[in-house]
Amino acid sequence: MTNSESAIFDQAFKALDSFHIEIPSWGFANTGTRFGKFLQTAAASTIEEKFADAAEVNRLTGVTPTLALHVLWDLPNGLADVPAVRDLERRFGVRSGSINPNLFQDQEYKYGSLCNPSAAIRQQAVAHMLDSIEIAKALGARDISLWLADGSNYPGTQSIRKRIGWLEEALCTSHQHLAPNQRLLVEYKPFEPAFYHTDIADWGMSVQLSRHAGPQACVLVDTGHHYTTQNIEQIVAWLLHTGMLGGFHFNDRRYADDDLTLGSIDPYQIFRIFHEIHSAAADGLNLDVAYMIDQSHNLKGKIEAMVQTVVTAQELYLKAALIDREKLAEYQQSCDLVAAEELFRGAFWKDVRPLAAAWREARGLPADPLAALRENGYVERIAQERGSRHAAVSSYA
Ligand code: PSV
Ligand code: MN
Repeated sequence: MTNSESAIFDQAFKALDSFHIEIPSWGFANTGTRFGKFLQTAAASTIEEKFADAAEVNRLTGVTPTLALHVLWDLPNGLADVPAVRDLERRFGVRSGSINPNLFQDQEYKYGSLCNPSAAIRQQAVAHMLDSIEIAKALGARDISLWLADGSNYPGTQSIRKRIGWLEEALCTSHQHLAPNQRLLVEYKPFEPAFYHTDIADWGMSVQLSRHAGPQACVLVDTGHHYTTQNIEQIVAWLLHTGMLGGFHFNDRRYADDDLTLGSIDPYQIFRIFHEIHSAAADGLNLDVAYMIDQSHNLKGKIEAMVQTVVTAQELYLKAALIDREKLAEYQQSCDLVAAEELFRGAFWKDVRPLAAAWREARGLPADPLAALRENGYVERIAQERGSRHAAVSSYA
């Protein structure tokens, strides 16, 4: 190996060692669209099964030690469920990750939760926020990631400004209850389920609300929550510059919040985002970014799709890490546009899969996690076990 080859290996290994990504419990469960669900026998239907699947993904990839939990879906009894979850963490060697409050399912929330015109309903929603924070504390989880479905469908039917005030109040109260090490991640989304106005519609609103709430609040960027032509990496650059970037929900989209596999439609987009992060780190910015996946796989096998996503995220992260930043800075400074662009695109086109495979082998992981999953029979085994359990339950019923 030449000196420059070994330098690239070192750089690649360092980058891959520093990259972890959180997987979502809901990515293993049966989900669908509003038109229907296609059920998979291997889908997880209990929190135990979700932990088991998460452990399998972590065994194969080595970079997914935490599982994001959705409070109502995973801890329907709130704090009372914590000891059981703790037990699962120990059994499966996977820790609880970000805690996601659920403020969109209860019937009371038809006209909003934290922004509902009814003070009693707002109070109920704040109480759920505080419960979620307590759950996170009890689980030793740092991040509370809040996605708010609130909004309205028809012009003139709600006071947008009053709702801003209610939201500010609710987030301040929530912030006051955070432990010193915890963070409140504020996610934004331009539309759906509300189709006229969404109370936290874009990153600017998330920044404003986070700043108002307090120093432990910051922004969560879900890559699927942008209008079609939006320049997401520019948003990321601004959030990095202002110290407001808390983390990501990665997925891909073609039309709206499609929840498709990361990089399946536009891998260059994710590469450009990672470039902003690597270059901010190289410039000495103090970063604390939670990488999380937020996908639901309706057609693909769930575990296979998750492994594919994690591997793709690593590859794109690595490609961006290997950009020759000094040279790029020179080209940018001298406005040598074509040279800069070619260097940038060249890094994107570089096949980093052999480097990633070498890193995995060096870390005692399967060189090709997807192939290893196909060979190890895990999906077939759980499909059989879970399928027969479902059959037993339905024949009993
Ligand atoms: C909403 O579209 C979202 O992105 C939020 O992060 C939710 O928690 C997640 O999807 C799961 O529905
Ligand atoms: Mn999300």
